Amino acid sequence: MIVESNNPPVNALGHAVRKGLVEAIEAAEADEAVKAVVIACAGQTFFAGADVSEFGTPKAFEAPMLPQVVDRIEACTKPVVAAIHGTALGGGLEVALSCHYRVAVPSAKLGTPEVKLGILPGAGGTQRLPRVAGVEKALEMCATGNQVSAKQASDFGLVDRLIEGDLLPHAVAYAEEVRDIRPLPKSSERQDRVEGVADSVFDDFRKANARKFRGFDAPEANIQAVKVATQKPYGEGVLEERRLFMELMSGKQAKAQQYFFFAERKAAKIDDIPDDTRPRDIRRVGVIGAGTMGGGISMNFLSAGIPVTIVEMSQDALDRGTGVVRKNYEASAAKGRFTGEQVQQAMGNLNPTLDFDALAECDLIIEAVYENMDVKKEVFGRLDKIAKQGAILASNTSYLNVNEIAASTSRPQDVVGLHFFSPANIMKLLEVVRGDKTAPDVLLTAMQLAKRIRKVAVVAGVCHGFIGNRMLMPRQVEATKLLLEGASPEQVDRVHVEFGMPMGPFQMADLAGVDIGWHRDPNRIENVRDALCAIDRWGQKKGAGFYDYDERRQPSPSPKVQQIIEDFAAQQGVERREITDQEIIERTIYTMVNEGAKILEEGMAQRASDIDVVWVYGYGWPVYKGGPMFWADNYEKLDTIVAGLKRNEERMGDDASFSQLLLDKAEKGEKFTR
Ligand code: T1G
Repeated sequence: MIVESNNPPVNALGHAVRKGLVEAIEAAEADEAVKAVVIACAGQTFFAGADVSEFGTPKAFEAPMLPQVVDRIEACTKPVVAAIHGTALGGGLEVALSCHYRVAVPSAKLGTPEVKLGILPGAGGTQRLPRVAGVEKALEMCATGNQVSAKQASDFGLVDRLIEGDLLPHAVAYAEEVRDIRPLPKSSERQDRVEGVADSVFDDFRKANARKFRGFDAPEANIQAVKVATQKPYGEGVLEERRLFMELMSGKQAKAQQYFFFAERKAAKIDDIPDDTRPRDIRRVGVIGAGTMGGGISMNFLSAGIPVTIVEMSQDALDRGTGVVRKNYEASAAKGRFTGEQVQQAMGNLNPTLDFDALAECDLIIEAVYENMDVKKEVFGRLDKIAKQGAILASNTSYLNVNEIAASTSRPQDVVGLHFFSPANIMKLLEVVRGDKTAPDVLLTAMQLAKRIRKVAVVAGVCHGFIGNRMLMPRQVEATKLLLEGASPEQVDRVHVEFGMPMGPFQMADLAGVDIGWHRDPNRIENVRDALCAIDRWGQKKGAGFYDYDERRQPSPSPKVQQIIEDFAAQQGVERREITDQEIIERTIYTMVNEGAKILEEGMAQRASDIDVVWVYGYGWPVYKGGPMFWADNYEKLDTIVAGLKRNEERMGDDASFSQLLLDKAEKGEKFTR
């Protein structure tokens, strides 16, 4: 008997699907003619987990809940085979684990991504997976949420057979093969792979992932749940799993991470373009500039199988740029991210040339030249003359006015900003900057192309710094003022790292380059940054910036920088004082929230959750705090933010210009995010 779920788009295990599964198993058991059962899914994928949209609603608690479903499947007196294609994730993998056998097509992926939602597999997954796949694999899958391929799953016993060809008929044939085998293999009863596991396995895993798990609650709970599987029989282990699941589910981090799951997907939607808008066909991409950004940008398209024509002005620059691209690919291949063949194919799709007119054959042309408006206008003027009709002309500018750039062409409707974040081939965020005249189909093309090159795209309006950098700037201004007023770079950075950021403002400046945006005149010293740049303290690349660096680039506080700060404060008559950590949060992170509110009220972002997506993917904001706007709503509360900003108003001067939207929402007790 074939039991097939058909619940697009991903066969999420909502109440109806759960009920259907139990009814089907009971019917199969009652029917003498049925000797075995195959559970399969129609559409793009096997069950992709519980229905996350049911979380927090009564539907999630409507019987049968998933633990009952999986136990009912495993208790079936006839063999049940899971036929897996697409992605068997979360509850989907738990359903498969409760089946007596699992077969899959080679392209299938399996995983327990619950940890990314701030929870853990709550339907026996932390108890069955180690019993089937072994403790080390179960730890890796449950605590990191990383998927495994069907081949890998087959290698470590999670999949019983890989199916070449049509899945369903082969799954039925497999069911025929096993129909009379008894006793039925029940994963909950297997003990061989969970006995005699040393504590060091868990401690070593914790140590190896400490940096990645820092600040998160769910990874540790997943580790504890998997460890219980080695200490207690299944029946008791699931009780502990349930306890840990409920504890996580009721916490702020799970709410933040589940909010973010939908926020990320919502960002891909453009609210105000006609439904019948269709994307343009992008077959070849042109990139102008083979520097760090141009090379990284090119790799995104090459890795997605899209040919790239890359243009430079000198052979030397072109050779250097393409050499860096090849080196990056080879380094990734050495880490197993690409095969040698994929590297060859990508490099074979790269067409380096000095001939600017070669861009005429491209459907999308991205300039990644020097961040100067005159240079950009000159390039777009030339593009306007040679690019084919309908080609999309994109600027990788990180803050310049896209409308002004578009005005240097006769086709402003074809111009858009594509702001990649460095390193462009690694960072997932892409700000798609919508000019006043950018055509809807150009915008739609950019958003869909972003998904194709595995970026998370967010639409931004034309303003200085768009969304991310616009919020970064006031943070930087306040952070620098705090130095003069008495804080040290290491105190400000520590507060941000303890908050959950990967690094603080000054560590970030040293990494990116203190000299970015510097006027280059060593005699013109108007602030601490100028003073550092004037003496070659440009950051890590110079071995010194706000911090001193040893040969392994390990930072240490710099007495020289402290002296420069104190001299500057004295020069400006700033009386230094003790600065509390709380004030640093208020002067920097509250200020970011205020700027985010201004971005919203000016229509420079479609929605508050888009701002959160920018900050998580562009700057490493801790996803367990949702993003600046979610955090303001749910961790700090808006009236607290307003009070904090008011408390510091006189110190912040004109930077404290309050967003009216923030004031209104705080006043009314409303939130930015849902
Ligand atoms: N529940 C509800 N909706 C879901 C969903 C889910 N599990 N997964 C995807 N969607 C929606 C998504 O919001 C989008 O909707 C559409 O499907 C396409 O998704 C008890 C408690 C499966 C790899 O975490 O990883 O099981 O925007 O754009 O790129 O232990 O979706 O079109 O309206 O992502 O092809 C665990 C999450 C749940 C899997 C497909 N499962 N999903 O990627 O499409 S918790 C997950 C994914 C759980 C149990 C626990 C991906 C995908 P819309 P998409 P895609």
